Amino acid sequence: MSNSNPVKRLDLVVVGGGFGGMYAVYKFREMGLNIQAFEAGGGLGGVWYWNRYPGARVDLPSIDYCFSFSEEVQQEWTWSEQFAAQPELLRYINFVAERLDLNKHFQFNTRVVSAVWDELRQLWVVKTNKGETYEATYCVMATGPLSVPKEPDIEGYKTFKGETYHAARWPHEEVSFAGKRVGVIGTGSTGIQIVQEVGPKAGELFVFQRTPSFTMPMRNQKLEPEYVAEVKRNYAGLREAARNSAVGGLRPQSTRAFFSVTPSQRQALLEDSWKQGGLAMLGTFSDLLYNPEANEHVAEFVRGKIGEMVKDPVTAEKLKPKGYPIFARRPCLDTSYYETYNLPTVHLVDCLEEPIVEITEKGVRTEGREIELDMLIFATGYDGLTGALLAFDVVGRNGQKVNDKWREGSRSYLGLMMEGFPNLFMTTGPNGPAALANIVAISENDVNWIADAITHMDKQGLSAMEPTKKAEDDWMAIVASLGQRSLLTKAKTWYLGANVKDKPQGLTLFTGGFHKYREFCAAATQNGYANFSFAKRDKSAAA
Ligand code: NA7
Repeated sequence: MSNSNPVKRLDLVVVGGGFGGMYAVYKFREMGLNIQAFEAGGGLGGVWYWNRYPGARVDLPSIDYCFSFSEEVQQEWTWSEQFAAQPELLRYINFVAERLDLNKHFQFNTRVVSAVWDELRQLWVVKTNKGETYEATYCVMATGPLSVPKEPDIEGYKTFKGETYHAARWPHEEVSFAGKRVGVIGTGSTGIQIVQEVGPKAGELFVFQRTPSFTMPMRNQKLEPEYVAEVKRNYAGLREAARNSAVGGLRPQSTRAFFSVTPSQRQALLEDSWKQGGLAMLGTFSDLLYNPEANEHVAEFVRGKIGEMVKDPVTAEKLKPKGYPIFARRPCLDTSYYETYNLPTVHLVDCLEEPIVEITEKGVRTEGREIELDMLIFATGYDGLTGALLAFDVVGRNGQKVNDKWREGSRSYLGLMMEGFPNLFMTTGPNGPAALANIVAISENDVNWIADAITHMDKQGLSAMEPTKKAEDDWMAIVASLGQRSLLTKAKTWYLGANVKDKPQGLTLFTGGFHKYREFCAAATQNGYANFSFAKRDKSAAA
């Protein structure tokens, strides 16, 4: 230890300043813990801090996608749109931070480079890229499921001499597209949002599509004051309903199986859900993620809609997703994606027929031609779910690294804690419902669970807790057996780690729904923490 950088002793360290980190800081401060939080970005918001690309917008209703823990905050804040755009989301995040005085607990522009468990002293030693060392009894990893942009795995991607942007690291300054030849690589949720926004503005737009996504009309609306007032009057009940739903939000869920109604009724229901927009279609039938035949009928319905919207039949055909179930990749919501291809200046480059060979100084070379560009936008996705925690050294008992523990895929108990990593907690961890439900609702559930665990330890005079190996094995068996029933395994997605070279493949998300996940979390507390082992403060005994 040097005098210039003395080790700072804390109760708890929080890593990450997204929704999970913000609530963690609030909750643990209110519990009277001595805390310090770190965030790599220059401000709060996580994904909404970084992802400033044109058209960035949440695909869950704004009234759901926000904190429920503070009655004051939810009454004082007013959403303007059903699906808020990134600038409004960031304004909300900063409003919450100011209202609850959260910023002062965060050290921004700071990365944690290592967190190492000291078994003898029963604490985490946390080092930052600023050369500081902190020691804390508890470490909360609120590092987020989508915080590490995927490096484009394309030959020569750094050689392009024009303007280059990654959607997940968009500059704070305005970017002009006027009169420019712009290329977008990637057609997931991000690429789709960019294409519909940039298409009408660019001189020419070239969309490099490898796997087409299914996207449905968002049908976004301004929120009328009467509606907002009604929501605010009933927020308590609405939040309760959201917490008891599979997605952690107010999306209607049906118990109706697809083939339980006649073909004409099905058609009418699908048409109706298309008109409603958002994810109404997924909630119209109960078995779309389980019954391949039902799923294919719905996929064909959406392909038909693509054929109606895109004027050029060749382009329409290329935009129709085939070979994987609808909803197995994240379903996208758009405002004018398909119609954008009707503009004479927008060109679809089908990378299945015409693969990208390399990026050159001038643009993109496919098999067959070089497309010269002024600007290249990468919407190539993330090293999702596990990327953030694997990006630095997290070392538990007996020198075990998370990197080793997760060599064959992520594993944990409830996505909250790992055997071998005492007092290390995760929010929206990779074996919970992370990508499949409202991330704000999951964050609140997880932080509350962690707070209960810390309170329990404090009351019992315990210094360390971790799940037993059996608890972790049993949880992963539940996750695996539920996952096998789901069609989510039938598409190559970031859910499965399929988008990152050499990453272990497999569905490790909990697919049983947010409401069921909450039940498992509650049970883990209510059975007296029987699935955990504890160390006492004097380390003389384990409970
Ligand atoms: P996604 O959904 O992972 O999409 C990434 C896209 O980038 C996808 O279309 C990929 O095609 C494409 N991609 C990646 N690498 C390449 C290369 N080398 N060549 C061509 N195309 C490539 O990320 P998003 O950011 O859109 O969305 C992430 C989540 O954010 C989303 O699920 C929502 O939860 C919000 P591929 O599919 O690999 O053929």
